Amino acid sequence: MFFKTNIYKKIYDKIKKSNTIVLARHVGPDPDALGSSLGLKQIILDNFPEKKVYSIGNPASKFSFLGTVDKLPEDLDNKNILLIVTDTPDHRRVDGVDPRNFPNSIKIDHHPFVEKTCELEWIDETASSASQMVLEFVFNTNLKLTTKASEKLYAGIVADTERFMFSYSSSKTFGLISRLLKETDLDITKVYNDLYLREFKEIKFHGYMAQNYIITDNKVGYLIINDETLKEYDVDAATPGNMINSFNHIKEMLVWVTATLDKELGSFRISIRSRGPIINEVAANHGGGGHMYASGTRLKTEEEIKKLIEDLDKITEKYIKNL
Ligand SMILES: [Mn+2]
Repeated sequence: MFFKTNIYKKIYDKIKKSNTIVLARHVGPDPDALGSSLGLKQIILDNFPEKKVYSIGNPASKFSFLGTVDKLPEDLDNKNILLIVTDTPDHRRVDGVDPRNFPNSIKIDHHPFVEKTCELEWIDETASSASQMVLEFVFNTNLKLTTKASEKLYAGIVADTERFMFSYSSSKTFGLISRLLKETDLDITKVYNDLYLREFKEIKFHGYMAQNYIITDNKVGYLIINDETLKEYDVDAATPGNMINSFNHIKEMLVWVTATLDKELGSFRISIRSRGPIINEVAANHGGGGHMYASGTRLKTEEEIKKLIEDLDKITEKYIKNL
């Protein structure tokens, strides 16, 4: 896009001009949401120590090594602050604020476009992660990147690419990472230890999932997980969604789904992954969205889940026929 060469300067100018900056990202944060938000916060503070910067949204204890989140001060005047939303395409999914109430705002996102929510939007669907976009932004300005900031961005990129396995790990991704490694003292082993450290109970629960997947003739696997099972294994409602990527590369499944009852929300958290069929349109038809091969939604009843599985089954059947 023609304006793209200029987008870095536009974002930089807005940051430079603002004394108070609020960073927001999506609900149910993953390492990319946290890494892009907390990484950009770190970068702003490293370069402009006098600015007030808040990275808001509910924390995720599992990823607390990425940094702590801030509370939004109550006396803030929306007109005098800059809001930067990362990793979130629509206003509904932004955690803590409604970006439409902020006249001075920026969106940095790699999801397919859903709606315009910010004054200035930089959307790059080909980017592996929002963290990668923040890194690209920094390297196209004179902002300095500290090791502390690089850790957060690297974790976001590694998590969203599933350790550089997904196809959007492009030459650009590796180019940016190469420069990151050259210019900082990043200890990648430490990042992997932080990201992938887990408790035994998670592995036991992983075993439960493997034992209980139901697989259709068209290679769609699904698993509905109720509250009793979560309690039995002492894991939370986010756990199955966090584990879903590890069910990739299973011969019998092309598309796989977890539907986990979140009692607090009173609905099922649905995560969908694919190794071929494009699933985000189906997810959108069922009230959700996401990427071509990684999507999600929330559904109220098992009946609605069955309908989703049926639709996924149809597109997977078609996909197999056209192979
Ligand atoms: Mn992301």
